[in-house]
Amino acid sequence: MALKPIITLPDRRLRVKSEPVAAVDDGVRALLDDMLETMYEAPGIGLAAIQVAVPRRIIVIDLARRDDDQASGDPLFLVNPEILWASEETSSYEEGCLSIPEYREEVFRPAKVKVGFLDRLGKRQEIDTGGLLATCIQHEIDHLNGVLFIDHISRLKRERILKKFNKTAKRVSQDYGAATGH
Ligand code: GNR
Ligand code: NI
Repeated sequence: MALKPIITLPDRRLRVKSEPVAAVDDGVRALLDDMLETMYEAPGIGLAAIQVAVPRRIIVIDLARRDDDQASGDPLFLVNPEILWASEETSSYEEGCLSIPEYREEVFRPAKVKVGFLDRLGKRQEIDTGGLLATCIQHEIDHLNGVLFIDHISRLKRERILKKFNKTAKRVSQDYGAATGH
């Protein structure tokens, strides 16, 4: 197992659409294990492969660290997940993202979803869920489509956040230039 660096804004790879996995093989299982370890270390409750720069439709989730009745200590591995049904009813949650450190905003999403996916053995599974798990699954599937939680908030708030990350990136690269003469 290995920790992998998590990419953050303004990294453009966060905007790519990830490709489906052809088969859940040992390579995919090794990636799932690395992602889980990386997520626990961060710490976070979910992670999409693109956050460790792998553009494949792969997600890990574990709400266990949360003080929540959905906490199981039993991680979920979702390959090629698809939302099969979403409720009309919405709910809101104050979301954060490991790729947008230090920002949290209230996001409204369908309150309940039915999701189809392949598990770590490549077997088709479905889950019907609500609460934080439904929110987290939708947040992660968004990542597979190049969508971030800030795309669901007001333009004013989104642009404020994007500006902050663009500025920080510019400053880091200027400091690097000054230090190296480039
Ligand atoms: O750790 C995370 N917490 C979180 C809180 C509310 C809604 C979604 C999330 S997922 C996030 C980890 C992450 O960035 N996953 O992509
Ligand atoms: Ni995220």
